[in-house]
Amino acid sequence: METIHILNGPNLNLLGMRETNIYGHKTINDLEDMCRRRASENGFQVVFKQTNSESKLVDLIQEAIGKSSAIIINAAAYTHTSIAILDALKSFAGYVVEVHISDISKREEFRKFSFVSLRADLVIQGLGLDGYIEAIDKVVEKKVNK
Ligand code: CA2
Repeated sequence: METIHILNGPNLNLLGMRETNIYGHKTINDLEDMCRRRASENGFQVVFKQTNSESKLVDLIQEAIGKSSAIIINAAAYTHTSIAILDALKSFAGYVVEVHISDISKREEFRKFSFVSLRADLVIQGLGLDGYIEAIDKVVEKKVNK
């Protein structure tokens, strides 16, 4: 069975607890359940992780190499700062989808630039948590059309 790594960066463990006006009421556990369900309905298994650490996120990307056909990543604030995460993603040969819950193009100036976008095959933003489901669907489509 093919695997998708779904990786989440700093503070996303607080989903549903703070800033619900921006990020909604669902928790990270709800998000994990939604992703696992959609992936398994389509014959994929999921490695789902959240970390507040930049180096751990780099390690998780490296773990996907040779194991997963796709990475779906919301690097959160590291999106806008981390060349280390960009470099790690560049070492991964599979399909990369960058997801943001909010529409980062419509927020503060400092959120408008994304290092992750320099490697991502697809960027999905502003769809709330449904953006992750859309990302899984795109990974599935990609496989079907291969
Ligand atoms: O919109 C997104 O998904 C972001 O990646 C979320 C990041 C932010 O730094 C990016 O610019 C856009 C922040 C994640 C923090 O998540 C929280 C969730 C609930 C409560 C507090 C923070």
